[in-house]
Amino acid sequence: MSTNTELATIFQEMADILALQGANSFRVSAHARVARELADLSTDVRTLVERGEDLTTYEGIGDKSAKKISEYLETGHITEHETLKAAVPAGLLAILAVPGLGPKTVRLMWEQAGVTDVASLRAQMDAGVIEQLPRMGAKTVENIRTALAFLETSADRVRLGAALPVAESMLTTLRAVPGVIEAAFAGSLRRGCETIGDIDLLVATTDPDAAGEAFRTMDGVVQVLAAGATKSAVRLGSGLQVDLRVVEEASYGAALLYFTGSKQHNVRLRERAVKRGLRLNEYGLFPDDGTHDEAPQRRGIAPVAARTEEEIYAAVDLPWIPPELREDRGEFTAALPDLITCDDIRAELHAHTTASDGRLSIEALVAEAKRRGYHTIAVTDHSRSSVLANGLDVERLRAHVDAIRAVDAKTKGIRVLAGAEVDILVDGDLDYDDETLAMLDLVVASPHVSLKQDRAKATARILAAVRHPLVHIIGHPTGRFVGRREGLDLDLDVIIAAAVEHDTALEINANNVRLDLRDTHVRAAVEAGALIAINTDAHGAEHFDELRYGVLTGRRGWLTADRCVNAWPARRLHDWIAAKRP
Ligand code: DGT
Ligand code: CA
Ligand code: CA
Ligand code: ZN
Repeated sequence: MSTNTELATIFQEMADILALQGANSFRVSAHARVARELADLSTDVRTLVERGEDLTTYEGIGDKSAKKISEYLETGHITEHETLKAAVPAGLLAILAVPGLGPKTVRLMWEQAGVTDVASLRAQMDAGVIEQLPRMGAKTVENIRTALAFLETSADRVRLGAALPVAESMLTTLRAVPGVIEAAFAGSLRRGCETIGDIDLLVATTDPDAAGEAFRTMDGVVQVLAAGATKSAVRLGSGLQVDLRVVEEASYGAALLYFTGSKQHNVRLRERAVKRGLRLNEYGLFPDDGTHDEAPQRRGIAPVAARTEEEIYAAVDLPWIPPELREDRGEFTAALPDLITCDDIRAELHAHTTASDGRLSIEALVAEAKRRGYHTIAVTDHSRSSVLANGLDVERLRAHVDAIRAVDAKTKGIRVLAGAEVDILVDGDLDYDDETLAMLDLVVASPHVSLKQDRAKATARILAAVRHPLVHIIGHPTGRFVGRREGLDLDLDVIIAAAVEHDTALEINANNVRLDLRDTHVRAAVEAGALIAINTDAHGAEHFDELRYGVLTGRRGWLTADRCVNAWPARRLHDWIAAKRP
């Protein structure tokens, strides 16, 4: 963890504990605010302090917080944090992390039902105690049970966006180790899965000991789980496990193929090899001489192919299959699509500014989009019902649209669209009337609240927005959070069919916490001929970097550039947008 993340975690924990204690809400939000500020800082706080910068010039950081940050930098802890932690059962914080449970409820369960951790919460629910508490009831208890079950099934998996940067930085270190020829991540991470069980790294080297040693002593390693000649495993401070395989250059491709998986893909590939009188393992593709139990590489048999994945696929009459497709979902028989890449993306169509809950001005947002070589940026702040996100009422929206159009008029080289991210209300109505929507260049319609509707209601709700003639894109269509919140239970086939009919694009929200639509939904949409938008939903400049998670998800859904509106040339995109205007 970076210093900023460590400190943000501590400040958030202090905010949580204060809330549990029923402290003054001002004090609670002050701590939470510092946590957010620290998490968003692009420069390491330690560097800022070493440069002699005054932290109190940052919004939300006051004298007291700055002192606490200094204390942490000097001593590695914050006294107030230690005192607070000692005052409440540690297990309560885990309960606070359950979606739908706020500090007031948890405090109530603690004080009146003796709940101190997840186990005692379960016991008290079973005993019917929780249901009897003020403002609770059977329905609430049912929701808590669902949330707990969901958290458990995804408990030990890590989000793609949390794992990928870690793997990349470890590879940078490994590539600098003497003897290393090639290094890559494999496994579910290379396949671009939305969550990762563990990181699998692969190195081809002439000096296995040096690579293993460098790996096991790397920054962030807190435990060495295995330390063999060709195989090591470690645990990082974050809890994430990382496996390393060390191989010879000659068998690098076979090892990469094997450890990229998926298991199901590997099984099918081995069957294919067998049909051709060949035998595939992690050392290479060998002629199958059938009679021996001993593996071919141990008997000095020369492989047919082993150095690269391409050679191996070619030897079983296949083109190289992109890792994102290696799930045994038809990749062996279908014509492989020319998958979309990050470089194809030329427009961002869902981004926020300081007008609602973003951190960039219109100008700064436009500058960032331009810096990324985009031909179009849509400014889409929240609508009035998103009160917490400072959503705009019609009057503020009108002024905002004028401001956006003024920026567009004076900016060269990029088209700035005046849009909005309009709430899809619980019954499917939109948060602005048609006259207001018609004044906008682009409308992204998204669900934000009431995400526990039954399937019929949820589907009807989103369907209404898909069919609305003034809506271009359905933003994060289910509202799920990866591993944390299931989101709307939609009949996707119905939604997709309507999206095709009404020429409405369905979004892949690229933020790695959302990745909504998910890969399988994208695949269904692409197959049905629907349009897809890949947007980052940027609230700050660094969020543009999340694009790659959205593109990976798109690739897992067999998405091509032609089906993705953000990849279209300016003219085609603008014509599609204009066609939905009176
Ligand atoms: P994860 O870590 O749960 O997100 O998923 P993966 O796919 O990264 O799985 P992992 O880390 O257990 O193993 C990495 C790859 O190694 C896996 O995708 C395929 C290959 N592999 C591992 N164990 C086996 C096995 O028993 N048979 C076959 N055919 N392949 C295996
Ligand atoms: Ca793995
Ligand atoms: Ca593994
Ligand atoms: Zn949104």
